[in-house]
Amino acid sequence: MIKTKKHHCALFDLDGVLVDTAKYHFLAWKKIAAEFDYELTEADNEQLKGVSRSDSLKIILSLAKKTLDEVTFESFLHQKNNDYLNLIQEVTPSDLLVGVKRTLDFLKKSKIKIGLGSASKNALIILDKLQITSYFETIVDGNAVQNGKPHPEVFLKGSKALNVAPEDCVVFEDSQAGIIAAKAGGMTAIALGRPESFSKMDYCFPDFEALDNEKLQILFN
Ligand code: B16
Ligand code: MG
Repeated sequence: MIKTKKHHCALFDLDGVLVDTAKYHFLAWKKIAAEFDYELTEADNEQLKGVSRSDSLKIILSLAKKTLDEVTFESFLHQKNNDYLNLIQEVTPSDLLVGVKRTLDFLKKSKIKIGLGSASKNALIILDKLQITSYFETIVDGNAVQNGKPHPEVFLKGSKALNVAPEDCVVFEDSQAGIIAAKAGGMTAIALGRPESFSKMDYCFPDFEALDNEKLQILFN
């Protein structure tokens, strides 16, 4: 049951919220981790969701108990991104997660401002492949921030660009780092996934199908 004030702005995370690219990040990191003789698990991967590319590599190195010099570190980042870009080559609008298109259409029709707040430096390419770029009045991605999630910068920049107070923004996230970022920014945080994966969120839904137009109507005016 949702009990809330009305919000005027929706800030969407990208990977794992609009499209299941989270599985491609996992595959690409698994390959890198194997080079350190470490088998990256799904549970490890939860720590990487929403986290920037270089912070993700730092987490993997600490799991694998390895250190790298700066040049080798950069070359692994490069290799991971090349592998990831190859994996997302075939992304099409049919890869939009269930209920996403209906949610975007509902918000657009209701004149709610829509922004993107993603840690990914590949966000523009993916939005383009999904053919949903035009829904977003502002796009804040990994290229636009100094501090990655769980720092609130990515969402605060989004709310500022849209000229909406943080408390009037709803953030949709699939990562614990993103939920912490949204709450640190003073926003309403909606987790998408299994409730046991999160803490500190305001609400949790398995996906956008469960967040039907009736519930969206309660969240937004
Ligand atoms: P890239 P999000 C995040 O995107 C991913 O969840 C995270 O796994 C990834 O490491 C990060 O983007 C950086 O992505 O390597 O493409 O710059 O969930 O914040 O949309
Ligand atoms: Mg995500």
